[in-house]
Amino acid sequence: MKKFFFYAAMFAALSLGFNSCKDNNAIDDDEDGEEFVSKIKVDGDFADWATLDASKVAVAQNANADKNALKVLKAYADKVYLNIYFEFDGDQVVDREWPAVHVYLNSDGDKTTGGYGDEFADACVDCMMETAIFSGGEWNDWNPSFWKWWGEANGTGWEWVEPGRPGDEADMWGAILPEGSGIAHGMGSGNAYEIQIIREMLPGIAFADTFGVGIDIQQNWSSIAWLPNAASSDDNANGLAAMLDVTIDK
Ligand SMILES: [Ca+2]
Ligand SMILES: [Ca+2]
Repeated sequence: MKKFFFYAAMFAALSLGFNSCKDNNAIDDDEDGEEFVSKIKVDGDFADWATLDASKVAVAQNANADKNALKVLKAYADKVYLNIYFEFDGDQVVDREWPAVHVYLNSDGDKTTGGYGDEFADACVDCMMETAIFSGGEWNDWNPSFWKWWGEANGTGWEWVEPGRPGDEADMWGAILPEGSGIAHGMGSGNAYEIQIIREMLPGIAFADTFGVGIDIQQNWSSIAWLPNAASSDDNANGLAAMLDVTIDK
């Protein structure tokens, strides 16, 4: 556990650095010395999404008639952040004690690395973040834990390496950062939610110019829907689709 206290302290220090900017959306850009301000602000007001150049926003609409608790996923990567917006069916998301939402990334854009074919046909997820969008019935800031895929390339599975325990070959996900590390934030209103991930704070992760994004939502610790998805069929019973490609708007 000491390792995790160390990480928590390190990232708390980093967060203080970010917070010293004018507001949470302002960040110093080392390349040109100018302060970068994202067009997206994490506030549960989604009018900012309408101001984006639609050609730079990747969109996945629900395509499965049964697993349809997630309606739409949008992803926009600016110079600093990965911004995510999604809508859910409020009638299906009835467990609001702590419904987890996972964000999965094919961060290297390479479909031969990573895994997790459970929810994505291309099974190339390199890392994952987890926390809930509600806590005790109220909106929750999405300030997640961070995990890397340690299983076989293009493999499947949901075994976790718990903090402080060395992994073995049966494990698929390795815990890298605990919840609350400040790598991302989120807020919702109505039946929608927005997330902003600080890409450079994901340890050991280098992003390709075009990378993959997917999300799921849980009820009682079980996924009820994910995006992107596909219609269910005889040879694709779970309705799996490839991850959503996002190209960084530089
Ligand atoms: Ca907003
Ligand atoms: Ca990959």
